Amino acid sequence: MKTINKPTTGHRAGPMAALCLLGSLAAAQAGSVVDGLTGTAFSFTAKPGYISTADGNSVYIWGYANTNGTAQYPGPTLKVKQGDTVSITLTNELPVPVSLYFPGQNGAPTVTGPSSPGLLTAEVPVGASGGVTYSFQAKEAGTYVYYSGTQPDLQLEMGLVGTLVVYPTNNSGAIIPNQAYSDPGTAFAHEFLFFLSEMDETLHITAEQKVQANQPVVIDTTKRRPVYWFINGRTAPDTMLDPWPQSSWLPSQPYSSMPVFHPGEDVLMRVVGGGRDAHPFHHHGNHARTVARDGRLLASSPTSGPDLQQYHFTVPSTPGGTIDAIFNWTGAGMGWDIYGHSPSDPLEPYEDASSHGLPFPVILPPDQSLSFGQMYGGSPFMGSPADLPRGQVGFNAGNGFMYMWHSHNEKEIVNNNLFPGGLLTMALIVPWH
Ligand SMILES: [Cu+2]
Repeated sequence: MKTINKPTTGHRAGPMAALCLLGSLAAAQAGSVVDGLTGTAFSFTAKPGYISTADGNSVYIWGYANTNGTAQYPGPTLKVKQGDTVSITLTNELPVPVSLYFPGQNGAPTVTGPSSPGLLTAEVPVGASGGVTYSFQAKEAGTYVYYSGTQPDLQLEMGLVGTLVVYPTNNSGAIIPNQAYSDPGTAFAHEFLFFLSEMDETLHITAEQKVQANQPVVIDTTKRRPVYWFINGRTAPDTMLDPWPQSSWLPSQPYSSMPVFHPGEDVLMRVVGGGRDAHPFHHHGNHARTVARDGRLLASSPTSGPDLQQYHFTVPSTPGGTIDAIFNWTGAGMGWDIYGHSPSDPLEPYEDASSHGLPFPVILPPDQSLSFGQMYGGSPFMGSPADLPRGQVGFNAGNGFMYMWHSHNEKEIVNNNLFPGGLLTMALIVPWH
């Protein structure tokens, strides 16, 4: 058993750093990828580590390490092609057996290496020399979870869980670009991952104490009481920071979760239930069109397209389940022109013509009567800067509109009882010009 030192937390960035990041993102192009690993053969090491929470704490975890050798939370996002045979070799540095389990992948994986039988899948024993390789064919496009099939009530809690994304391919085996499934009704301009989860810190402290004392890690998880809630393994406002390695102090939490896009763009939300609790994920701004659940298109027949799709006010994420939903925002329905146009001005791209030139519904009070925030551009209109009070610095360089996307279990938008935090991020809609 390797020992590792608990990191100090003095080097972590606070909310100001997050706000600075917003400024740089707002100035940049809208863009988006799901961060992760591509290819067909991967190697993971299950090992202990620590994650940072935005209240200044660090929490002992067990994670799957790949990219930088650090146990990470969630595990590496695997991005593969439909039809590929995918293999993951898992090495175990933990004092408990571990495994990899791939629900939704049409049958048990082929397993090679020094494995022992387990309840859900073959396991890598403690102290095994060499890794165990799990292979399966990714037959169907979609969003999936993977996790340790070994005592999952404890091992998911500890961090041994991640996302598998299978991209659709055409008849010649090439990825169909910018579609979640082979059906064009799932086309998108940007895609973002929202891996939703929670942790009870006391279970992690108990696990660490038992490991350090060389005791069997037998822990009762039935009285679990989470105090941290995460998107992509981070608590707000860290959710809005750059991915690792730009956010160099977050090697164990490499994934960002801040959607940035333009008005009118179709935004694919890949929402993954990565914990043991349900998380209603509320995306302010508009309803989203749910096109798939658990990696299956909402289709009444194989050729019907997503004819059973539904519009959701809040994405109802469940443990182990995934939902693919498409969000689009143009300002339609606001009842006023978000750009502050005169009726004779030309339309912006994707502008809602029925709101064009309609006045802002209230008369703005004088500057002295307004409270300004760092994200306010000095104007209520998209893309329009205006004067800020003396000494006030603007961080929203593109003067975009921001919407909070968060858990609608409002108790989950805290960091160990400190509000705001937890399962929360901001969506930033930046103007085309
Ligand atoms: Cu809200």
